[in-house]
Amino acid sequence: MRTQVGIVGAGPAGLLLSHLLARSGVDSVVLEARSRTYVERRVRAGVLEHPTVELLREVGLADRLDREGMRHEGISLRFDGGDHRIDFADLVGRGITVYGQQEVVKDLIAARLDDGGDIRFEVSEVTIDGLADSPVIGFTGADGRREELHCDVVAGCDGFHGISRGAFVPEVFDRQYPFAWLGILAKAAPTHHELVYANHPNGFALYSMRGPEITRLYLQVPPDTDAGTWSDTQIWDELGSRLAAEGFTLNEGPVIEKGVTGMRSFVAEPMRHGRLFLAGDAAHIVPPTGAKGMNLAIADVHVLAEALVPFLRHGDESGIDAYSDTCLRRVWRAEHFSWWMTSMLHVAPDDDPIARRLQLSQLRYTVASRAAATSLAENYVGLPHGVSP
Ligand code: FAS
Ligand code: PHB
Repeated sequence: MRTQVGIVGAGPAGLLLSHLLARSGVDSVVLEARSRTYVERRVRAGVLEHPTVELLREVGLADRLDREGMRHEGISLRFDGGDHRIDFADLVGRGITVYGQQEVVKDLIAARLDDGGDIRFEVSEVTIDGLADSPVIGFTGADGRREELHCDVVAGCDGFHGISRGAFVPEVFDRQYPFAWLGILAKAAPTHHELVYANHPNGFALYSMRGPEITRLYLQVPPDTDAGTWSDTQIWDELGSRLAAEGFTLNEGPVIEKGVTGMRSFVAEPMRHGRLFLAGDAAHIVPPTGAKGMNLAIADVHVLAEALVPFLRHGDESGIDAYSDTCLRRVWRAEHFSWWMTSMLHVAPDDDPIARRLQLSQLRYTVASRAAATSLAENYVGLPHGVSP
């Protein structure tokens, strides 16, 4: 087999990269370990930044998003028993869209297959060699046959647990947090029109949604929590305590998905090794408090597609030489913002009294100062692609 770009991983990064390259006439093959059904059902992120929506719209992938996505013009921070809205529209003139990652993945897969894209699901035993100048990806297809994919470049879009980051030895920066998120999807109509981030003495809670009938909720729990040890009743009771506020009611309903997500800040530098380019979770992980994970993956492949096309067409190496540094500026901005939101909103397990007072001071200042609220707003809705602060 031969293609121009071999893409390992059919998550948001790999699928969008394949679509962007195809729009410029560049061939790719996407290799995915899981089944199509599995990747289309995997519940993960929920918030699309403004630049993400703009890009998906620009490249013809936003029809269903524009019909079914929920446009939000602010979020609330809940602490000290009170509610404090951060008004994105007033502060920065832009908002976010709530639209599940699995919906983005479904739209991307449908677009690629409709366009004749080559996505191989359920592959195994993926290997990457020849990264200096003539990459070869080895894999066993779903039919059990061993294949070799010869390509000009390889995009490692296989997530945090993939194999591409292991094809070389990057410098890694890793910070694990002393807590995790217990997340549920519930068949319960949302009772509030925007996201609520709550800092409660018992711990953090997040109120989100996936549509007019589905609520998405998270609780801060210890890092080694087994989701099975929390009954639905216990989850609803704790959510009710942590999200309590005047005039706020929480609709309960059947829990249709339950899971624990660890919290870490992780970056691998550089994001390129010869003809291998890492993108998305393969290169970096953020704590989900800032809703940045999927959006960073999309920003990476936007840069990568714009770098690969001139290289593959004319041998222009300027874009691919700048790829890692360009992405890492945005990555570290998102890492800092996600760490800042996480530190401000989660209760430290050591219950350090000074940390608690510093945290409450940060929260009070953020909601009282227009300058501080504007900083949160511009980071949360997403800095424009190509802007490296
Ligand atoms: P992905 O992990 O999405 O995709 C990588 C793909 O590569 C997967 O389909 C995998 O099956 C495949 N793969 C792995 N190894 C392979 C191999 N050897 N060969 C072939 N294929 C291989 N972000 C948020 O913003 N908000 C959230 O609430 C949030 N919740 C999350 C919950 C969980 C449990 C996890 C794991 C992540 C969450 N994230 C969240 C982050 C998430 O949204 C990621 O940032 C996003 O999926 C990144 O997309 P990709 O880089 O494409 O990686
Ligand atoms: C979600 O809806 O899944 C979600 C929203 C905001 C976050 C994280 C997750 O910060």
